[in-house]
Amino acid sequence: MAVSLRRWTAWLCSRLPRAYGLAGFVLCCVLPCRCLEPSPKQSQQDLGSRKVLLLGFDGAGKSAFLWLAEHPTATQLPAERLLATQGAARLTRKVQITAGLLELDLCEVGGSETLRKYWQHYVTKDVRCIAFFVDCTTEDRLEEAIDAVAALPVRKLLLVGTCQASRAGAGAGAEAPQAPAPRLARLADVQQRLKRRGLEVPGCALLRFTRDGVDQLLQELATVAA
Ligand SMILES: Nc1nc2c(ncn2[C@@H]2O[C@H](COP(=O)(O)OP(=O)(O)OP(=O)(O)O)[C@@H](O)[C@H]2O)c(=O)[nH]1
Ligand SMILES: [Mg+2]
Repeated sequence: MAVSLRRWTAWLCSRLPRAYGLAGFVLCCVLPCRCLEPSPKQSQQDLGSRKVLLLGFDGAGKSAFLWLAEHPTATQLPAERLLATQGAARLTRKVQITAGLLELDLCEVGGSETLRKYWQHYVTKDVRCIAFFVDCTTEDRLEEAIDAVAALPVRKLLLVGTCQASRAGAGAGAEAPQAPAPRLARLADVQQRLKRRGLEVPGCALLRFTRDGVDQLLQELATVAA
């Protein structure tokens, strides 16, 4: 119906002299069609909720990520240090992806030595995605962290590289003074080491503690968990 109406308008306008034809076609067909047709925006379909588990050693930046996810108007982390997570922390966030609106049920489990033994109890069947946070600025405890996650009944995870170097100096949330290349190289190395342990690591990302950095990771988690 709409197509034949458009054809008919085009035919009618083609009979108008000179530029009137073109102007008529734009006014009577192109503009109304643009207004009436649904815009090719992302779907608003409710995709439900997906559980995402955030694991990693203490100080890796899990709570820092959750804090920025919880405060969508904040552009950087608060100046004071966040408290170490005692037990687990949860946050739900709706994320728009191409397929629709997905609710992420984010659960962080503290990474201190005493809490790591409880990680396994959080790896349940309904967890759709596990994000493993590692500090990419130092080799310190990296092998130990890899051992801890490799011991879990987990076969697939998303690797998130954070940077603690920015804590010193300009204040929380400031960009690390260090170039990203060495951090990327370390992240790629951790990815290889996890793969050698039989883990699938389909994605890895360097997380910047900025609005964009955190929104980007939320998008990535939603895409993997969807
Ligand atoms: N990783 C990281 N932390 C930063 C940065 N800038 C500031 N911080 C501060 O460093 C701390 C990071 O630690 P958390 O996010 O609490 O670490 P966590 O992984 O939740 O640690 P646990 O809860 O003990 O398992 C926070 O207090 C941040 O505010 C940064 O660029 N990277
Ligand atoms: Mg924490």
